Amino acid sequence: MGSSPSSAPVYLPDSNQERVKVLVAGPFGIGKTTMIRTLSEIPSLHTEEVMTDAAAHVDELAVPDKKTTTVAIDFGRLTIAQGRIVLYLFGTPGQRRFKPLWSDYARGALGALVIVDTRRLADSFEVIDLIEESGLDYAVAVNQFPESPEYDEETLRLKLDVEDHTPLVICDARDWDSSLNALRALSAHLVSRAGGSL
Ligand SMILES: Nc1nc2c(ncn2[C@@H]2O[C@H](COP(=O)(O)OP(=O)(O)O)[C@@H](O)[C@H]2O)c(=O)[nH]1
Ligand SMILES: [Mg+2]
Repeated sequence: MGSSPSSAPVYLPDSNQERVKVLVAGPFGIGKTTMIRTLSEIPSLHTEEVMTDAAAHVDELAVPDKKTTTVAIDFGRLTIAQGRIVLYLFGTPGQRRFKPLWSDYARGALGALVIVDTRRLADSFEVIDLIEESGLDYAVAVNQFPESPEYDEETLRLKLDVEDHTPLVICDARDWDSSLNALRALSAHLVSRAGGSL
């Protein structure tokens, strides 16, 4: 906190800002669009399309009332660390058919937040593999749906086969504080991997 009496946020000059591309990744219906909508300080961009009957056979409906699917990407922006870090959030689909696009998604990205649902952890395995293959550091956010079973951290790590240093947080993608906490866990991880601290 500075000594300024003003409560308005004070941003450092642009040259002191670190701009970071981050992926918000996960399978269909996991909460990517919701999280980016929740967090973005600018109107977020989404390329959702109404699902057709044809897609219904491809994208299984774990969320029965979901009528749209992300066909390409979501985009949002979030400034953290007292204005020092600007995160550019790219919601990236985890469906198998998007695999050819992964090198483009990953280009220039520093890390990824992988969203998982304990009802269908295996649905996130492929996206975790893609992220590991891309050489990106990541954190895992468990998006807590009401019907999702709750596991302790050790069990979750075993089931997901993620290493001890990979942050694992519980979140609600509809909730700003909770989503921010997940992004902070990722950011702190990325900064510490780069040898710094937030
Ligand atoms: N209960 C609950 N519902 C959520 C949560 N996050 C997303 N949803 C709902 O789950 C559905 C799928 O979310 P969406 O963000 O579109 O998934 P995407 O395909 O990964 O972009 C939407 O109807 C959301 O309102 C959450 O944390 N809790
Ligand atoms: Mg979406």
